[in-house]
Amino acid sequence: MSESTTFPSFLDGRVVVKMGDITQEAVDAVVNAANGTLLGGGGVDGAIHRAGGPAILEECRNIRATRYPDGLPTGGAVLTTAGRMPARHVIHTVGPVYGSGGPDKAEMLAQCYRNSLSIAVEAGLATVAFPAISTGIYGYPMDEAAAVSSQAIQDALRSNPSVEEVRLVFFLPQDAEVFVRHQVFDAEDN
Ligand code: AR6
Repeated sequence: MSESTTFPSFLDGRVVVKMGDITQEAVDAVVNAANGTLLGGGGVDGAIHRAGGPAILEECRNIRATRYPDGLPTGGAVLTTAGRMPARHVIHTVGPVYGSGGPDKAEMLAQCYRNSLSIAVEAGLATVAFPAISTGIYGYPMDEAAAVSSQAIQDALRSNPSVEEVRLVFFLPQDAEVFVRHQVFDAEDN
């Protein structure tokens, strides 16, 4: 499959699937697959801090010092600047670690999507790009994550009409394909 392959959209065009590097997306907010320290890491987190520059880390340190001295809990989400990236903001969320997660790991992953979109709504943001949270270093299988994330996004979009577009950005074409095969968006809205 080539870079130019187009993937289907869902929920009347409000959910768009694409391949790419999330740090390049010009949206109101890109979501970061962070860890509870909020102080950076590998994967998407490393890429976002590299692309956005030190302003993001500075704001994360401030959030840790004031609101989350023990770290951001799994499923939680917070908003910062996007620094030098084309996006306006970053929403940092912490996904579950698949291997060490209990039976509630799907609920934790769903919370990442719901809470990130709640933060967007509170901040008046209309376009949000997500990576596939937890499916890299945290080991959540893409097929399972596809079902959980699509259901959570659908629930959030139905109760939040102000969100115009959720862009799902996949680094690898095979990940986008697996997502499309396993998503559970209601077909009548496509
Ligand atoms: N754009 C879009 N997707 C990407 C990019 C990118 N630039 N880079 C990777 N992916 P991961 P996690 C995909 O590991 O599993 C960090 O160290 C990747 O292929 O970034 O939630 C944090 O600090 C995968 O499908 O996040 C945490 O400690 C997906 O993004 C931990 O990793 C998520 O992979 C979080 O692990």
